[in-house]
Amino acid sequence: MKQKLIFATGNAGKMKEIRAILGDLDVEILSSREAGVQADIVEDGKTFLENARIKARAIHEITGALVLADDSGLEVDYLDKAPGVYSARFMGEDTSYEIKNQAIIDKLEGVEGSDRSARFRCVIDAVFPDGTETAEEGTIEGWIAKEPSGNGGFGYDPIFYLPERDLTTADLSAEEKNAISHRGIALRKIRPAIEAWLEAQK
Ligand code: ITT
Repeated sequence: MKQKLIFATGNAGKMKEIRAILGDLDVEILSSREAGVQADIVEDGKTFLENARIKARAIHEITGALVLADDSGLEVDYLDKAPGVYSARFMGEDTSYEIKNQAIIDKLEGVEGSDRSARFRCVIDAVFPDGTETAEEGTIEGWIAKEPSGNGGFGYDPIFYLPERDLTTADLSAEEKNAISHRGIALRKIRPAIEAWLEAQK
């Protein structure tokens, strides 16, 4: 029987990327919903790591399974690294990204070149069935675009500009984004720990 890996996320955009990046592992990857777990998790951590741990531990406590969680966000240097850990909640969870993205562009009115620097950060936390835990981080550097561009990815991708490529992460194909993204980097770093656990279950 295939082992199960539950990803403690309700974000469909993340889930799609996770499946593309870890999909070749010999494990069944389920979102919390697919695993039939419902939990009201309060993400009151001050860092990506704290929030990733809160989410992974909460679902692990309920299921006892191998659980991974992703906490991620956009840091804009000119805005003192906001929205950061509040990226999902910035201007309200239900506000569209069209509005959120335009608001960030407007806040950077008159700011030029490398002063528009920003990064996506992603921390992946894994809790194994025996309670042991490990976390990895990935980042990708870029600038805030002057206007949104692209239909790929999700969230802030249309305004995350890669100056060396003259496009946003929303202009990239899913494969291209996963190859360089904060999430791709963090997931590839944590992969050996999952592989080792799977091997030990045989
Ligand atoms: P879960 O907690 O259920 O996983 P969430 O969307 O609330 O889903 P976070 O609290 O980690 O997740 O917030 C991450 C936010 O950061 C996300 O909603 C996007 O706004 C932004 N973000 C993270 N990674 C991104 C990416 O690859 N592209 C664009 N925006 C991203």
